[in-house]
Amino acid sequence: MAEKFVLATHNPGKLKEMADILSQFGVEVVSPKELGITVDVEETGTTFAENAMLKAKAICKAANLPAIADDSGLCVDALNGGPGVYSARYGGEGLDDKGRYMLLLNNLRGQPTRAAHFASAIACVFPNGKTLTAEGRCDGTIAFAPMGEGGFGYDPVFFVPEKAKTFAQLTDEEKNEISHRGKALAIFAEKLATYLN
Ligand code: ITT
Repeated sequence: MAEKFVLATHNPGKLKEMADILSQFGVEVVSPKELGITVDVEETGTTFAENAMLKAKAICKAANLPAIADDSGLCVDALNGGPGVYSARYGGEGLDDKGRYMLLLNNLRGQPTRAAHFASAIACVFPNGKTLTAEGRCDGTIAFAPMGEGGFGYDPVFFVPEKAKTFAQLTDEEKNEISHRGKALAIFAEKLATYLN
C-alpha cells in the first residue's frame, strides 16, 4: 500500500502497538509528531467509536492525509463498565499510569467479581470524507497486584486467564495477537484492503 496514514494518537505506547500491528498488514504510518502536528482533540463522545471518529477527523483535516485513530479503555464489571471511555482520565489529571491502576486495585477491594474487558474502536478518515471503522475486545480479569513490565497503561493489572499472565507479562507479539487493539486493527486492515482495491 503506497498511501501513508497518520496515526491520530499522542500516547506513545498505543502509537508503537498500532504501528507494529499495521506494519504486518503493509500499512505505512507516520506519527503526528513527525508531521509537526500538535492538535489536541477534545474527547467529548460517550462511546469509544464516537471518540475515535472525532480524533481521526481532526487529524485527517490537520494533516490532509488519511488518519487512523484508536479510542480504547478498560471496562470493569464491578464498576458498571467503568472507567471505560474515561480510562485515560481515571482519578483525575494528577495521576500517572501507575497511579491509575493502583486506584483501580483499591476500588476493587472486596468486590465479588473482578471480570473486565478492554475495548478498542478504530476509525479511519480519508481526505475525501470516506470513513472506515472496526472494533475489538479482549476479556480478562483484574489481578490482585500488578505483575510484569511490558506494555503501558493498565497492562500490569489486566490478567488474561488463557495465558495465565497479565498483558504486561506478555511479549509485544503475544499481546498484539490477542488484544482488543490487535483484533480491531486486523478487522480494519481487511476493510482497508477491500476499500483500496
Ligand atoms: P490518544 O487519545 O492520544 O490516542 P489516550 O491515552 O488519551 O491517547 P484514550 O483516550 O483512547 O487514549 O484512552 C485509553 C486509555 O485506556 C489509555 O490511556 C490507557 O490508560 C487505557 N488503555 C487502552 N488500551 C490499553 C492497553 O492496551 N493496555 C493498557 N491500557 C490501555
